[in-house]
Formats: sequence, structure tokens, C-alpha cells
Amino acid sequence: MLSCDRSRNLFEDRVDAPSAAESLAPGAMLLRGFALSAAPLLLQVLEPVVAAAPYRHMVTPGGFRMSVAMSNCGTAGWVTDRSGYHYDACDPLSAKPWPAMPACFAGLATAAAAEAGFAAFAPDACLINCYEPGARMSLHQDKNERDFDAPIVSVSLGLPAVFLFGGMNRSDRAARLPLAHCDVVVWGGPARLRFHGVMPLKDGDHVTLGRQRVNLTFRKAL
Ligand code: MD3
Ligand code: FE
Repeated sequence: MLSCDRSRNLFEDRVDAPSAAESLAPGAMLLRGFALSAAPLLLQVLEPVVAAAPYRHMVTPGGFRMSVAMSNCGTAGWVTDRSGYHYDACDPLSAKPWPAMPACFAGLATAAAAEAGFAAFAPDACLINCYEPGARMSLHQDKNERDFDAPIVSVSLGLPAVFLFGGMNRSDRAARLPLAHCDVVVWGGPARLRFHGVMPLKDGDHVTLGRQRVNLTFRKAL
């Protein structure tokens, strides 16, 4: 049962209500708790997606194994290997198309984008990042998509993380932004090509996801 103490922070499911959109920078909007009501369904439909296309540690063109385990759903999926980064209609592990994007995934992404001022966002790719304690993502830009006019919508689930929000140059000082279960961020316009990353995940025990953080990033790739 939910306790009456709204100040506890034991990584239990959030008891707070979604709050109003908060501007982080031009084009970047934080929607705290936006995925709260959708989360049980999101996690339910995620199961068959990752059963069909299991999380895997991809290798960067430089030969490094990524600490984040990844999968995809949608008509295109982001992949990296020794030959480079690209979007592909098929999962290289199965040689079959990525699982379809569940309607509740696309619906949440479109609604979040609209809330942030980006009408009619129609994602065709959802990259699913699975972090275990210690996993991190170094500063990078997302620029494998064809159309930078479309925003990227990110949905955080499970353990909290510290997100790094940098500038247009890798060497620009990055702001630190804590992201919790069900926080949604919309990155568009002038924020779309900013460098960003995730600090190493701290250990913890989330009530539904255990020792995991799952991040869904919705993109218009094609
Ligand atoms: C800011 N994922 O998959 S999502 C990625 O939490 C990625 O797993 C992180 O960066 C994660 O590429 C961060 C937030 C995000 C996504 C795209 C952005 C922030 C962004 C594009 C531009 C600026
Ligand atoms: Fe990224």
C-alpha cells in the first residue's frame, strides 16, 4: 500500500503527481512524472519486445563494448558495430525486423512531444537502453537520424540516473540533471544536437525494475 509519507525516497514507485513542463534550455522540456499512469502498461508490453529482440551489449566502431545493453522496436533500430553506427530495419542477431513499436509507446511519445510544443511527432524508432549499476553513456550527439527537425523523446524507468546535458561542442561544460522513474524529456529545436550522456548508474533497488534503469528514446530516424 502507498504510505502517507510523500517524502520517502526508497526508489519505490513514485507517489507524486506529474508536474507541469519545465524548460531546461531552448528546445528542451522536462515533464516530470509524465509517464506515471502509462508505466504499468509500458513495462507489460516491453516484455514481449525484449523477448523477441533481447538486450545486447553492442560494440562501438572503436572496438569498445558498450556498458549499456540495448534493443529496439519500430520500423528502424539503432545499431553499432565495428563498421559504424546506423539505423537498420532488421535486428542483426535474428536477421528479422525489429518488433513493432507498441501503440502505447508511440502514443506516449506523441503526447509528450505535443505537451512540449512539437505537434504530430510520429516516431519510427525506439531505442531501448538497459542500465545496470555502473553502466554509463559517454557524451555524444544523436545525429544518425535523417531529420533533425523532429525532436527526440526520452522516457526514464526504474532506478534514477544523473543525466549530462552539454552544449554544441564536446568540451562544453555539461549540466547535471537527475532523472527519476517516469520522467520524460523532449529534446528538439536548438537542443536537438547538443552533447549528452549519463553518469555511471548508482546501485539501488527499484520496486518494479530491481537493479535496472530502462530508458526509451523515441526518434524519427527515416
Ligand atoms: C539531448 N540515451 O540513447 S536519453 C541515447 O538515458 C541516449 O539512455 C540516454 O542518449 C539514456 O542516445 C539519454 C536523453 C536524450 C536523448 C537524446 C538527446 C537527450 C538528448 C538528443 C539531444 C540532446
Ligand atoms: Fe543520445
